[in-house]
Amino acid sequence: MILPVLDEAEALPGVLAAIPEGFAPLVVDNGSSDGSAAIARAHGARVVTEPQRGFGAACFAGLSAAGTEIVCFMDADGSLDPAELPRVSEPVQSGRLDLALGARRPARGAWPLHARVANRLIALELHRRSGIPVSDIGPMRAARRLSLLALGLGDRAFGWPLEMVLAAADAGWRVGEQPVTYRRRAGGTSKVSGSIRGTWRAGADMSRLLRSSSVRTVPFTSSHDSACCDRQAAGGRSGEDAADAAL
Ligand SMILES: Nc1nc2c(ncn2[C@@H]2O[C@H](COP(=O)(O)OP(=O)(O)OP(=O)(O)O)[C@@H](O)[C@H]2O)c(=O)[nH]1
Ligand SMILES: [Mg+2]
Repeated sequence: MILPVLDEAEALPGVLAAIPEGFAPLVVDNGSSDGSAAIARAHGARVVTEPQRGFGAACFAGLSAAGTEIVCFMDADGSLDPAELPRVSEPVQSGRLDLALGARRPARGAWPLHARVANRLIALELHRRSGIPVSDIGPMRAARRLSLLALGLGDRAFGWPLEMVLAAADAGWRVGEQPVTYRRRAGGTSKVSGSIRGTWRAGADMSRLLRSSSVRTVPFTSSHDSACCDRQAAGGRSGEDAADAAL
């Protein structure tokens, strides 16, 4: 359970207390100056430090340091509910999906309109190109660790979440999403979607990735239901094969 952290001292105690049984919290401290690392340790989390700033840098450090076969990611600002992790990660645990995403269903006022619109447009473009029926490029997700490493993701900033889905689509992974609740951050300062500047930077990182991406338009073929949709591109490598090839 990888939690990228930049100054989340206010939210961390509640987030860590809510982590369900069977999910070991791994906090990646990304240069916090508010004592987040000490708070995380005091609440039972393993902490690794990533000096390079950036959401992707923090997530990649967690992915490298994790010792589990399956990894989950989640923001540490209290906007997501760790109790939903078992449901989101279950399709990966059971082998039905290679990448499972939580699609945010925001509470009133939790997600500013400009961020929502930008995210929705990117998800629509991804759907158009890859056939993957995602409605959100959300931060709660689960996949096999070695398979993710084998994707060779290069973005270390705000493009990381989108690059993961693009690379997964390209590799023929089965990708699906399930709704998750999304609340206002539990404390601390908003760094991305709370400001036009942060959203602009995230949008710029993601647009650059979409422009340079090689993901082809692939018709969506597999059956899916409202709880969980998946896709397997014909001829694509499975996550396990990809991992074997690279490691
Ligand atoms: N923005 C940012 N977040 C980081 C970084 N390193 C780790 N994080 C963590 O990544 C998670 C997502 O960042 P948030 O600031 O919540 O981004 P957001 O949810 O898009 O926007 P807000 O909640 O409105 O700030 C949080 O747990 C951050 O603490 C970094 O370098 N930049
Ligand atoms: Mg947040």
